[in-house]
Amino acid sequence: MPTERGFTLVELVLAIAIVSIALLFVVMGVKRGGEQGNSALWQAKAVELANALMDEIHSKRYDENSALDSPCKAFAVSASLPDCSVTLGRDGAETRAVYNDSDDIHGFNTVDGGDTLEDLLGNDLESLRRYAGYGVSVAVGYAGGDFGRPTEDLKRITIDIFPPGQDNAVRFSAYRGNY
Ligand SMILES: [Ca+2]
Repeated sequence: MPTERGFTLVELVLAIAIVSIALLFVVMGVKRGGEQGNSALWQAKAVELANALMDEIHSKRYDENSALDSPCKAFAVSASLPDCSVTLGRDGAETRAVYNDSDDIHGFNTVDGGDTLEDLLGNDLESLRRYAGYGVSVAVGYAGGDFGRPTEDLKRITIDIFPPGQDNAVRFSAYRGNY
């Protein structure tokens, strides 16, 4: 007649310990996956914001003095074109809704510059919650020398996106040619 044998206390404790350790690894894996998912989300939003601003900037004429379909005259370049402006940033009382050249947005700063995070239509992006807590800073400077061109022939656009909860900004840069 077969004898029935139960688990000893030691066996039970060992089994519980093994299951607990296994569960701990499962929880750690889920947590790590969640953190990576969160990271992908703010990175995607940072790219969206930077792309939108880059598109906005590239849709403007190069310089305050140039026409929509022609360049301005950079120093050291002889041509019957209007001189390039040497002033970066908004001209006069221009507001973002009427920015007309690629450097008007120079100095735009929602972090500590008093600007608000809006789209081109003036909608407050932070109030939509999709970009709540995000900050943006934009700098535009002459950079023709980077490619051996007259200084005013190129502008370097630098956009810093500050995702909420992150220590460092995500930086995006691009050049805009004099055309
Ligand atoms: Ca302007």
